[in-house]
Amino acid sequence: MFNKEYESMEVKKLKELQLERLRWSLKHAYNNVAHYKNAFDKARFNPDKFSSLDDLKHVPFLMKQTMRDSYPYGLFAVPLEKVIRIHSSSGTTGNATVAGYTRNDIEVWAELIARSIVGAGGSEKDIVQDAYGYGLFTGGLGLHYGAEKLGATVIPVSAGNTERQLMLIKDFGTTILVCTPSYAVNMADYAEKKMPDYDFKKTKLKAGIFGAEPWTQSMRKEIENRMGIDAYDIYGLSEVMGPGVSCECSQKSGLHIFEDHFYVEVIDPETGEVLPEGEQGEIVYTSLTKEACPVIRYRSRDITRIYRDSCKCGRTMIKMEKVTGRSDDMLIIRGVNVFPMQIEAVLMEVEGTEPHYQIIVDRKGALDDVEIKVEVNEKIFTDQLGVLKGITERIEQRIRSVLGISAKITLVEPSTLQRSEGKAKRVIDKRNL
Ligand code: DLL
Repeated sequence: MFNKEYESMEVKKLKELQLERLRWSLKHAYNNVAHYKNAFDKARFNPDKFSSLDDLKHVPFLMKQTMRDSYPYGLFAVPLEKVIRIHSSSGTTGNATVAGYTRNDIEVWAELIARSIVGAGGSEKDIVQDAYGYGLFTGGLGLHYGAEKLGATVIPVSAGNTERQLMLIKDFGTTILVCTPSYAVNMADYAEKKMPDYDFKKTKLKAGIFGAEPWTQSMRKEIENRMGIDAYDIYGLSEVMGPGVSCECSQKSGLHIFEDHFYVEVIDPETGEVLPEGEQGEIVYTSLTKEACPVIRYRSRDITRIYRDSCKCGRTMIKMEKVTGRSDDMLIIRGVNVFPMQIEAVLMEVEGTEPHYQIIVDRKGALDDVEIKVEVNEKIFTDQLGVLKGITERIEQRIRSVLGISAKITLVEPSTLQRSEGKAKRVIDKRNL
């Protein structure tokens, strides 16, 4: 562990620490941000009287829309001269959300990333190739500062230029690769197709810390087998901090949330009611130590479950299950709720398909129509038509039985769907709902 005292703190003590920090965070937000003052007053919530973690359920949620409406600095709780860094989420619709960090916020963030890298088996001896995008996106710089804090050697290559990435892994002796899981697959494909002599197993690469988008267990297996590494999941969101809100440990069975800095609840996304531990719902974050941009009950839209087990790694911090989707990317197809991840899971079961796919949803007349374009590997594609037809039918049948929807499956040639260097765009929804 990077910080054993906190990471393996007795749960009772951890809760006391959370309560103490939460009191500070609520007052800090109330006293310094107009939005929180108004929202708390309206809900008749007095942060001075806050006395138990359970009371938090009376505090109003912070919605992404409020963050957008506060663009750019409306939710900052410190004067700008105290802010030493700004990041921003891409904001595909409407205004982007903006996050500021004080020197202390950056320190905490770096520590949580250092904890994450250690969780994935890393140490100061490692060479970390940081292929997350550098810039306003939190991935590149987030991982960078954490790896430096740990004392590892950082290669700040950023995303893109796949051939150079592969060359650096080989020549610089990279031991840990950090990037999105879809970019890792993209790298493995590139090596296989364009650099036939390239052998990951002859490099020093031993681990990958992948996140910023949902990915399945089967995708983990595929990356691990093709690159000969252990692949760990890292999770985070710019509104709350960036990567390092939670990360997997050696057990690869859920991501430990760094609870000494974040208080989490899981709610029913429909009613907003707090669900008991272990139930699936939307995860909600409250920051406990953030100075520049405190978040109080931020509705992430990420769907998961939280649970406390006695993890073999010795960490006591609560775990979250791999995020399976978002309450807002859920597709409703002819009345059936479908997460893109469920479609991916079906595709990955079928031999010969590649983890590159695109889901196109359209409306024909009054009915939703789904087409899934799936790449198949070279060998299958050059096989007889009968084999392709068999695969198409198998996928159609599995989608129907597992998800309860019918979809048109189009198998496409290898390397024809657009590749991503960052987060993959898997869904094209043309319905204008
Ligand atoms: O993606 C931060 C990050 C960078 C995390 C690098 C991990 C590694 P945003 O761009 O604000 O921040 O996007 C946050 O991405 O609410 C989730 O829906 C999704 N997400 C992030 N990590 C994971 C993950 C970064 N490991 C949004 N699994 C979040 C599933 C993830 N979804």
